[in-house]
Amino acid sequence: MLEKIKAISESVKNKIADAKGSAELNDLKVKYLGRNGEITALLKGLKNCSPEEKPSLGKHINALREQVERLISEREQILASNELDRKLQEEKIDVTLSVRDSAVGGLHPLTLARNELVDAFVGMGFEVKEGPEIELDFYNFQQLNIPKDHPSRDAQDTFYVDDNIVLRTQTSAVQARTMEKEKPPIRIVCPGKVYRLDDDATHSPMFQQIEGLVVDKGVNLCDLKGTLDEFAKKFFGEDTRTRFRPSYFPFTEPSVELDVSCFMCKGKGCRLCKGTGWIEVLGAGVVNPIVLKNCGIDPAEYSGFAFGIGIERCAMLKYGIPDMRILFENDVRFLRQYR
Ligand code: 2NL
Repeated sequence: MLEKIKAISESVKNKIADAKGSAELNDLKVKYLGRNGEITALLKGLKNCSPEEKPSLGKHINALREQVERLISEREQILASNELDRKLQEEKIDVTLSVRDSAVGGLHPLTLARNELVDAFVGMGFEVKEGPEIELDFYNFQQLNIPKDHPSRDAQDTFYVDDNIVLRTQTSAVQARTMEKEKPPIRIVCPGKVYRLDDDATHSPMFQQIEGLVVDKGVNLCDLKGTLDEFAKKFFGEDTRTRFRPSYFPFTEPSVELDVSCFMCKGKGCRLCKGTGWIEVLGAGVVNPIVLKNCGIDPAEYSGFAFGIGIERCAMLKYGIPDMRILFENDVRFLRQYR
């Protein structure tokens, strides 16, 4: 038995020192000290020894048990400390590194302008309505009193899908469809993409518009002026003044163009307003009774006003952008300025 004790005592040191983790160490604990462990077996075997040998063997076995317990607990501490070192090494953060610029996105200037334009009208009680970009000739042109031979329908201006289908050239079709479906009072703004065969520094084949329509009893040109004046103050600044100039559209009569006092020079005359003190921003008018009738609204009972605003033009004016194409290039150096 003494031999066995010695043999265990010798081999156990290396085995414990070689244990690579707490699981392996635990296995060794069970192997030696457990209920069916080797040292426990030795203790159990004592009862078969002679009474003379017992005390000395008992001492040796106890010494061995204490040795194993000590070695295991020492090894446990070493493993725990190694584990901590590894974690500290692995999860090290260098607080002296300079902060990296985080890539936070932002809204496109056109989206910012559209939101602001829409908000100005929503604040006056307008509802937002959207519709298809591929539209029937009927809604894009015919319902709006634009006859087949009208110059704006020229194949040079309009993208035709086929004889009866076009890429909408204005968002008015949304309003025409609304008038057909709903009874006045109607008070809507229709933002969205429109398409025309144009391409230069101030025109793009795709651009965005917001058109507005109000139809009710007794609506007139004064209501239009008041509404647009309120809009101009909200979008271009409280001290903005407005004026109407006569114009022509087939879908409104009378038709007007709205100028706003130059917000750069406050009307004194500068490069932006080309020395005139005024900037042209949109077209509008009293809805042509023919259009109301086409869309199933009795012009004897109801009247309305409508307007069309170019979103790109407003964004260019407000943010001082000289060339419309910059808005579509999506150069991040440009876009970042609006973040
Ligand atoms: C522009 C300005 C405008 C309208 C759009 C409109 C819509 C309906 C009825 C009457 Cl459903 N009018 N829209 C009115 C005036 C101007 O857009 O410069 N357009 C070429």
